[in-house]
Amino acid sequence: MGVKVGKTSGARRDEKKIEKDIINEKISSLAYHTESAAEEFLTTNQGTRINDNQNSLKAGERGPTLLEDFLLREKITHFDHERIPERVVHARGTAAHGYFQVYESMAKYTKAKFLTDPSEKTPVFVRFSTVAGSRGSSDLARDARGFAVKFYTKEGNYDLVANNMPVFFIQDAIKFPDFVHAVKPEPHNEIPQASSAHDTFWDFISLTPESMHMIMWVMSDRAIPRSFRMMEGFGVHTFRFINEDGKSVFVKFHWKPLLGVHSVAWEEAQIISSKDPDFHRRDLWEAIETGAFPEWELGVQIVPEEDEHKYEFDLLDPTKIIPEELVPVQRIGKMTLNRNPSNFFAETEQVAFHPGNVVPGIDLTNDPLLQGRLFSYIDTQLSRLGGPNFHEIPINRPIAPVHNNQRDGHMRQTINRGNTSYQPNTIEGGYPIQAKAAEGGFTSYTERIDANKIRGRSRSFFDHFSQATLFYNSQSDAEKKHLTDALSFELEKVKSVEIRQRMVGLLTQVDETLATNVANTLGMPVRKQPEYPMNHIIPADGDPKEYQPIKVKQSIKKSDALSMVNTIKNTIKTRQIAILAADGVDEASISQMRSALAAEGAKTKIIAPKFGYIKSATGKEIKVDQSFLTAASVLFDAVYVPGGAKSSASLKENARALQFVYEAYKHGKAIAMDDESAGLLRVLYPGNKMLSDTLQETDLAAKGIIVNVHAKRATSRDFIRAIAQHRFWDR
Ligand code: HDD
Repeated sequence: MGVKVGKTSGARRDEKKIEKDIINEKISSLAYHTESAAEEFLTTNQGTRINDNQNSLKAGERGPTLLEDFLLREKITHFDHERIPERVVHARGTAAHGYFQVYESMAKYTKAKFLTDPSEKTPVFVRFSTVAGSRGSSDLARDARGFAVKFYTKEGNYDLVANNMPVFFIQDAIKFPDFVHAVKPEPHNEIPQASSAHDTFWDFISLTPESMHMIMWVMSDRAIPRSFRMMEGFGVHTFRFINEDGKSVFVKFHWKPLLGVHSVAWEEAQIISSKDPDFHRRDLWEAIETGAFPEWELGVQIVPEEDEHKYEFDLLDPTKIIPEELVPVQRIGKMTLNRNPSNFFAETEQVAFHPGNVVPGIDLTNDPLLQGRLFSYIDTQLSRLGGPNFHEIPINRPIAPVHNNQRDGHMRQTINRGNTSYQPNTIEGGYPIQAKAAEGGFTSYTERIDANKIRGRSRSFFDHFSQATLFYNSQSDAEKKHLTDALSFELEKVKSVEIRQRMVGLLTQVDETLATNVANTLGMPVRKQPEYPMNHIIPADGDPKEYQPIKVKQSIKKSDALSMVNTIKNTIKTRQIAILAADGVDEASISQMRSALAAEGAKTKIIAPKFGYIKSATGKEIKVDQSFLTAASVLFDAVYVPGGAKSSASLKENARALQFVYEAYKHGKAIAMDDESAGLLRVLYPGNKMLSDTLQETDLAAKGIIVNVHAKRATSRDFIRAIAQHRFWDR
């Protein structure tokens, strides 16, 4: 087809663009300059049409390339500068657009308009990330996950720059560069990538007792989520809400996923990292592309100003949670992600978050970690995005109008009109003018501070272990085991015996059994005292007594909200189910099971010994989605092996099929098998006691193994129920 040119097609394109802009009304106000190459000539950056993009300009067919070749030079120069520095932390990320809507007005607590008008849909852009790894690292690293939300409110951008864990490693931002240097690959050999399992990290941690609560979280399965769509988010710090009357309450922010909070097994995470390092990125992308829009409810824990000192922890300490049993989480609205970015670099890479981007009605507190963050984020964007005008990059632009006297700088896009760029002025009639609070002007909360200027920390920050113990005690047996295994794994990778010893010592402060179990796997003795040398963690002239950790009596011993066992388990929406089949499979079983699963919103794929098509027992062709060559059990949530004598017999002979089923078994996944295929499990590892013990049990369904399915309703219902359980960790 020839290329259409001329005014008519250009005008039509413009019309189309305007139409699209109207459809995306709010989003379009971000004023994207989009570029689509459809039906266009290739040009230089100056708009000159290119005739030959295949050959550089030479002195003769076999001669040297000429410096004059502006086409070649422009193209290569631009290419040479295509990369910008990756984020110093949270470099590996993926993002999506969506909207947020509050359920009921929160005007009692906050005047933030997007939280007071239930009819208002506020556009959001959300970037999920790992922390330690580089841009190209695996999604499944054991790590905290970033959960940064930019709300494009009518009163300006509000950024809730959160993580999937409610606490942090350190209490004061001055330690952040040290912490990050310790967890990043070691400086002499840049090893290991995206992993905390090495000496420098555990050296730092073993000398930083305040990190012990966060260590419980990152060693738990929360650090290896099944999906970004299945993890919680936490604002970590205590913030403030301010209402129209200027009254303030403290607030902690939570994101609660409607699909529940689910994780994978550690071994699974490691295999996924090789089979599909883009596992989380792909999962989010595909869910949105197929219309299964991920949703989270925004939760708030509200503490009245007068209760600031009521609890056994300090509200300003970012290593502490407010247990939900003490202050319940109120769910106040919902966020839906419904559009994938059009261009990764323009949006996901160039988005710039900043915890200091707040709107009237939301304010900051004196949490010393938050205070340091307020400097860091703008500062880092200056070098990452090349100058002070990064707020003009389309993804960062507010939908609220921007008027001020800031001018010029690298890559300035705005063409400011008028002859004044200062305030006060009379020449422009004084504009732009300041806004009164009643006109939406931001006013900082008036907080009385009567203090000495000191470098120091409040003693109320010194209970480093009680909430670590609370977290550990709140876990199920399986979760405790995973946590113990994770600690053992990480510490075994530490070469220094002293560091391991110090860590075991610190763990005794959290839980004796935990410390003993870890020490046993490491083959080392347990010494009861924490062995961090105090001189590393106090100022040069500090008094060690003042820095000794304390233990405050806790009002609760266990919190159900901290265990993933108590999460939502009533849906199999978007779960990936593998159907293993070969020639001779019973086609009716497949189609009945497929439709039962599809009716519940799950996705199925046929996995067969070879790609292309297989033939059913009745000779019908069935399309194969993946062969065993590229598929792996770790990429699925459950497995179904339909009947058909020939198919079952050939799968029993197929090592990859057997490995597939065994891994699904080992990772606690629901497995359904028709009669003829049930033998597959028995062929597996005859010497495996765990497996044979399980198979001898009468109630296999209780362990997530559904045999004799025949795809009849009742049994597919059992399979569906088992998939919704997510995992049978105690199989
Ligand atoms: Fe941070 C990025 C979350 C402490 C300094 N941080 C960054 C991102 C998230 C968080 C989600 C990625 C944003 C994106 O997707 O672009 N950070 C947190 C949380 C913290 C925290 C929940 C503790 C409660 N961070 C923290 C401290 C400092 C920083 C204490 C420095 C003093 N964080 C940064 C940064 C980053 C960043 C260097 C790197 C890239 C960026 O900001 O834009 O400024």
